[in-house]
Amino acid sequence: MSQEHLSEQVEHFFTNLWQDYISKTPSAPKVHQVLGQGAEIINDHVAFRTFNIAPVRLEKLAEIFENMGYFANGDYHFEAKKLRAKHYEHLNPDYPKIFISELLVEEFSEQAQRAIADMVASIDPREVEKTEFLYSGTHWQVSHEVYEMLLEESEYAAWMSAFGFCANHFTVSVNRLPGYEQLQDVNDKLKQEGFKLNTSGGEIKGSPEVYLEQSSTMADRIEVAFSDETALIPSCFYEFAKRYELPDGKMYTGFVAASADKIFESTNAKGE
Ligand code: OOG
Ligand code: NI
Repeated sequence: MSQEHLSEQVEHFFTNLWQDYISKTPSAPKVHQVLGQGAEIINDHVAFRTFNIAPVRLEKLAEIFENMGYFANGDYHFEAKKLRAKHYEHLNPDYPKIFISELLVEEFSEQAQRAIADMVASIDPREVEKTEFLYSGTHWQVSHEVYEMLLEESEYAAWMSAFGFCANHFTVSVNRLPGYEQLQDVNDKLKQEGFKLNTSGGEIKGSPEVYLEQSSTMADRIEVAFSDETALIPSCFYEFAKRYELPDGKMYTGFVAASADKIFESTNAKGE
């Protein structure tokens, strides 16, 4: 495929992904208005969630990005949350990095495992080959009761049951945001405009010493139609990242597990 054709495809993909994301994250376009003042926002990364079961394992979803020219460049483990993750980068600096995590399903109760296996069984494996799969949402419908059962064991599992495959968050690159030098200034502006930030582990996670500082809003809350009833639950959020140069002068492109661990909590219903 020619470079030109590929970049057209990639841009089309991110446009569709963004449209799907803002359909469940009404605060996201407002973030752009407040921080960008009409100018284009460059995103540092986009994050996805999945289960470690075929046909939707992390590495399988990653193939969609590999076909766009992305390559893997970091592995992360989250023992307490029973997750693992990898990040992918592209040589085109205008393309966001991709962070994909997956739930280690076998570490949960029989009951949760069964509910998750049922969900994954409703996916047509051919759909996973398509780029559109990454904004295809749920391929099942669970009851609010099942959502609550999963919530007891894993906020991540419950979130997946309600939202499925989509961008969990986009992330403003503060390095490339005109008018802002410090992440703290971004946070102050957002709070002044009424956005609620994730305070787990402090408003700013990380530091220049680990070459990455991150903050995020708490997820919006939207009405989700479960099979039995509708409920108002946390959907998706926006993240903000400032990167620092390594001693060799190259910009750090990785993630920081201790910080990521807290960013996951931006979709928590409690503990804001
Ligand atoms: C991912 C949380 C981690 C980061 O940038 O460290 C993360 C998630 O909530 O799915 O996005
Ligand atoms: Ni992130």
